[in-house]
Amino acid sequence: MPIARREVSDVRVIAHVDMDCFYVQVEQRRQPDLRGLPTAVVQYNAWKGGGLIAVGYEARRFGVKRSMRGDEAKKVCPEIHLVQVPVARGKANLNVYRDAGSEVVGILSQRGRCERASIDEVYLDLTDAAETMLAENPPEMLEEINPEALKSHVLGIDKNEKEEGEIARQWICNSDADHRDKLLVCGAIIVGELRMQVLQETEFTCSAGIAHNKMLAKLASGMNKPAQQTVVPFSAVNELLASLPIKKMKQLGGKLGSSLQSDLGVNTVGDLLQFSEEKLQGHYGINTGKWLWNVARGIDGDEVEGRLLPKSHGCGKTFPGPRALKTMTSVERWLNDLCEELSERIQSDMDKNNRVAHTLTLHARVYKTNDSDSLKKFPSKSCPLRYGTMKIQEDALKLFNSGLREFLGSYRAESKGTMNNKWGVTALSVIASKILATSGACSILKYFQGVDPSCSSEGHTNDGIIQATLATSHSGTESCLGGDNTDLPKESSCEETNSNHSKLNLNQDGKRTNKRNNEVSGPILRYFSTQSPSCSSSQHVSHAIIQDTGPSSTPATDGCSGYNQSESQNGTQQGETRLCNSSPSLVQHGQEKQQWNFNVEDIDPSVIGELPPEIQDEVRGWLKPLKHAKTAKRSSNIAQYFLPSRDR
Ligand code: DCP
Repeated sequence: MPIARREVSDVRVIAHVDMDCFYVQVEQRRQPDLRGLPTAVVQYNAWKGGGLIAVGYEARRFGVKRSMRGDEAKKVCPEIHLVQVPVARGKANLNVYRDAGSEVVGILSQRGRCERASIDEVYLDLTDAAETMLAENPPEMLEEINPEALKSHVLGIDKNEKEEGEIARQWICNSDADHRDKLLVCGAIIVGELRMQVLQETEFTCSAGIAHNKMLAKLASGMNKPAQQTVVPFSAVNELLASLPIKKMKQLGGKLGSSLQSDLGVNTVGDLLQFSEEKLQGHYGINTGKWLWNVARGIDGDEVEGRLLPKSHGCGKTFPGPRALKTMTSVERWLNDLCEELSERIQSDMDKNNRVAHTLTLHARVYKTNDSDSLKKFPSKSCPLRYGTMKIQEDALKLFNSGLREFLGSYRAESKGTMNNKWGVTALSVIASKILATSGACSILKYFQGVDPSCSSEGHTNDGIIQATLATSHSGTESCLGGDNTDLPKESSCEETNSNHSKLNLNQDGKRTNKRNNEVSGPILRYFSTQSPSCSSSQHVSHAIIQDTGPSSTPATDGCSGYNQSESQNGTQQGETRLCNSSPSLVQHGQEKQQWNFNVEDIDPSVIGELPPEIQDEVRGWLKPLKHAKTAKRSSNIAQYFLPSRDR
């Protein structure tokens, strides 16, 4: 249910920027020959030509729609180019689109607080930038006005048979306008500039809505597409909402909107105006009633959250109809693939953004055959997230088994590969959430993310051992998974198995622990041996060895937790402790043998320059070359860009 937020009293300038036919634009940038041609992006599943998930504007002119399959699209537009979504691990791989979205966010965030709302949508709070412009360069004094701002669609302005451009010019240059409208004018100019910059630097066009709040800005951004912007002055709000179908309003497309239609006879947002706040609250509760009352008046106190990065990472896959998974082997196989992708993504997030995900959640859609209780849903399950592909895979499988047990009640599993006739899985997804920034670094270990015990924002230090920005206690996992597993397939054994990353392994007794025997020689050893950072004084680091990690010879004792159960809540270390493998980790075995493990890939290249010169080259040699973002320059008018010519 929507919740009414505190009203924001100050006048704000909010923009909602939405990329045009986003996946198509990304594909057209990858294959410039497709520019100007009718193009659509289809799901990798080739049944009937695949389902269309993005349709270019040239193809829309032929009547091609997103609801169509490729074969149908070809019927209405024989010359359409269908591009398949990239595939990895047997499912769509959206990384190329996510990365393209990030490029855009990087540009848009330069002018104000920026909230990444989806893969191709952003909210901007441009209030400060607009106030500054109004104070320093008021629009009516500008000699030249941004051409994109001049093409703005301004709602509620009497057109009087004038050209749209002329209307916008008059609106922009109106020195008698009130403060609110003048701020919106500045917002429109800033957004015009930003859209041009996005086009020049990324080759993508976008559309935007500019208003005093998020709700109105979002409504406006879709009104004139592609490559245009729409402004909602305060005076235009009532007229805009009066005829707006209730289901078109964000959060009213579902049950609440249907209830308003059937119970109160509300068909447009304007129809809501006839109901008092009390009446709406009587029907829908205090908060939702208040929210509806506000919506009817175009009031929305929702703030733009300063968030450039996604709140969570998720990987999912559906298995409709005959493709439903009916063996534990197939469930495990798909979970492994999904978890592998999730692991890569959270690892990359940690590497790039110093953020750590803390919660792993498994959702599944499962049906029971011969089920009278068909409404019962498979319960979603969560547990603390442990880094490392195998750990995530292992935990996700436990979560699935736990959910399945609960879902099926008294259930005895068939042996792993056996086709069961009791259940089928039609969707699986794994989500990493509660993503928090790690703290800064403050010792030699700062060169290797998150390793310094005394620097960890969340870790409990104990004898210099980091607890967990990365690892989580097993007790949490157990409580989430619940029960014993005797009636389910045995979980895979819990080895402290690492990924294939190379590790720098500092070993107290100096013995080589690597498989490939890639001993690091040279000054790096001396460097590390003389640095006993803010770790415990009990750690005497004397040698460094590059280790190509494989399964450890000393598996964790239970459940593969970050810590074994002998570790107390206050962090007292009594036995063997392991941290997750894909992060810099410390392995302490008893009190005799201590090892510091670092993933070479966790080394932040930007800190190499801070290392002593004699070891810089050596460390550089371990790292992969950095990728450089593509910044193609193109200067053009946004509207021209959409003309059908292919020669630009
Ligand atoms: N998308 C998807 N599956 C859907 C809807 C969208 O995979 N059912 C993807 C493809 C789209 C992208 O998300 O390119 C953004 O979705 P939008 O709804 O914003 O639509 P487009 O950007 O494609 O077109 P428009 O210009 O109408 O916004």
